[in-house]
Amino acid sequence: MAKALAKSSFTEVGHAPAKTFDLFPRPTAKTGLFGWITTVDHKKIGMMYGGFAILFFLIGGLEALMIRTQLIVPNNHFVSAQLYNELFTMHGTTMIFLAVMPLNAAFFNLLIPIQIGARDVAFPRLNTFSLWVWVVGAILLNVGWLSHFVPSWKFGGAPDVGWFGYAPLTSKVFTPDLSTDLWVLGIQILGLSSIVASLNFIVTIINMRAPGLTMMRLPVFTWMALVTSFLLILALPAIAIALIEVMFDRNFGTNFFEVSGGGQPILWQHLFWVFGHPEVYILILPPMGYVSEILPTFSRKPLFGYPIIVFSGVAIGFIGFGVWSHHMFTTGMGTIATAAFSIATMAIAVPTGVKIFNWIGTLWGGRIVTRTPMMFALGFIWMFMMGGMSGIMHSAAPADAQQQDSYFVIAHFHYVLIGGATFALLAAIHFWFPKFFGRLVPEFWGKLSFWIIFVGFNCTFFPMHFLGLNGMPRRTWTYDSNMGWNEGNMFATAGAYLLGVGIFTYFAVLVYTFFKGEKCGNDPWDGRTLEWSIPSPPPEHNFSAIPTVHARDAFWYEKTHKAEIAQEKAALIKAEESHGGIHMPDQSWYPFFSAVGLLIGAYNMAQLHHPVIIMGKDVLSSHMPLAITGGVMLLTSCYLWALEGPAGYHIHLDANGNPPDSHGGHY
Ligand code: HEM
Ligand SMILES: [Cu+2]
Repeated sequence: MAKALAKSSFTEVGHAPAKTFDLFPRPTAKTGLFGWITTVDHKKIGMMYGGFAILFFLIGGLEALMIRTQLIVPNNHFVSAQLYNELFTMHGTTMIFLAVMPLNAAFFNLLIPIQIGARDVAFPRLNTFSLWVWVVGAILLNVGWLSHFVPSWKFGGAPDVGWFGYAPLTSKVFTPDLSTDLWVLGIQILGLSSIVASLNFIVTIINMRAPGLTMMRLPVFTWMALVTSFLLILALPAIAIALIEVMFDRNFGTNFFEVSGGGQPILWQHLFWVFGHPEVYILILPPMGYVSEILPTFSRKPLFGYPIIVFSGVAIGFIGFGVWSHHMFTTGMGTIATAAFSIATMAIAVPTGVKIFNWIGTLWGGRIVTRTPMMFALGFIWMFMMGGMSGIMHSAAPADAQQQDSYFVIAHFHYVLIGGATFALLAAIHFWFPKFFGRLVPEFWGKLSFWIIFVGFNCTFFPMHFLGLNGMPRRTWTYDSNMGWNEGNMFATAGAYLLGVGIFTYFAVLVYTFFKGEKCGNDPWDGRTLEWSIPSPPPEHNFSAIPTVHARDAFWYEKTHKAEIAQEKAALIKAEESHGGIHMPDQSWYPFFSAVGLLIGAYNMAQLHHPVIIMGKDVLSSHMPLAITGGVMLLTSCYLWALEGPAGYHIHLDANGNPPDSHGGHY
């Protein structure tokens, strides 16, 4: 302790000195487990979000295949009714919170700093914290599966209340098990991670843009990331409050949603969808950003109607907060409310339609190059449009009375979430893979995976429109053979397996490329934005000199003004060197330790109201001390984090802007 105190020192790099205190020596390992656990590098954090998200995407896909296998024939017993409830609950929850959202977060981390000309995000350690807190949420949501493999561990299975957990199903009367408490805590903690990350990106995008990068020169992807971050901050509090109320109803005898105590179950639906509908735009706006980057690059012309595309994204985000009750048309809200929400929902089709016409306008008259990312981007436009069309059908309340809770709805949101969000994400992974790994995905295999996915996807979900119109309800464990749904389900399940083969091929090709793919330079697609101006993979410090931006499509401008830019860069490198070199933030243990404390605290807190029998012994007594230990660890780590100085270190570049070798491409 004395020795550590002696080490406390004043900060450096010319800021006013501040008292700091380091309990642990600063981690400096760039590679290995400790290097990844303690990193504050946005690129590495993005990689980890991406890796975890792809893992959960595959798990969510497996859950979906089990659902489809159960439904392949009538009266099937492939899985039990209880397990079926767990499968669709976890499939939906996983695909939304643990696959699509973190994949978008991966691209936010990977791309925003290098699209705006920055070296990292505004709060690097907070960024690390948001990642590990996300991992804690993912663990709490999935730990329940263990009780299927170790029966003596009585977690009560995985959460089984559906992804939107309607009250009173979430009350102790209907789901007494721990699984629902873990669902409540898991979603709550994921919300914390998203709010922390969103604050970071808003400050980064507004404050850390390179000179000359005005808001109307910002790449559309970064714009959509900004709008999405605001949606997260504004929407998440609604579900956070609702989850606290469920937790209180389950553990402390309150009656927020308990009818017998004067509570209102419908309140949960309002609070959930005030979050839930903006949530669908939180899922789809970043993919709209990927497509807005990919289409002009492979049409060889600027994006058509840039300002309109940007403002229609803002408009979608805004109107998206005024339509939530279209999920509740059949709850008897009354004609006025129903009409108002119906009109608002139809109105949202306008800015969405504008985007689609602008994308078509970008293609129009372009010199189209159909590389794999472009195939997925074109698939996105078509499939998302189909999902949008069935969305318009839902917005007509009388029609929705037929479609609500049927397979028509399942078809609708898979066209927007797979045909839309996932297709665009698959395009984005192919588009930016060369930037982060310096290798090109082989075209033949890339396109083959696209076609298998495209055909498999439509074979799975198109028939569901008709199954739904023929009355097949969602969340149905099995069905009788005389319902007229046999062929449709058989076909849909065959399609789902084909889709599975396509997804497998897609990722197998990526793994092959990572190890054996053809090496490429920093700009394989003749890109438009700043990330293509730096080496592939990018060095730790991203830019040898913070660029000056002269136009929208900044890198296209640089490529047509080479001499001017080279001169400018040389002067900037010199100037930065004269200021002591490039200042980079230090790594830190505390974000990770805080998250570990949160996991121990939350997991044991959830069990305080559940006798937990392990190996025949009630181990409840051990949960209180553990819950307290976790809480103390979280608080202590946060304090030590606050006392840990900004410190940092410097990278020195030679006159050509090259760093000493140790800081080159570094994964
Ligand atoms: C990969 C292929 C996929 C297949 C084959 C698939 C299949 C299904 C099926 C059959 C259901 C209905 C279960 C039922 O109501 O009984 C379902 C529900 C759902 N799916 Fe998917 N899905 C896939 C991907 C996705 C993706 C990528 C997302 C989101 C990003 C997603 C989100 C959902 C949601 C939210 C539900 C509702 C769960 C609930 O009712 O609580 N799915 N899926
Ligand atoms: Cu909605």
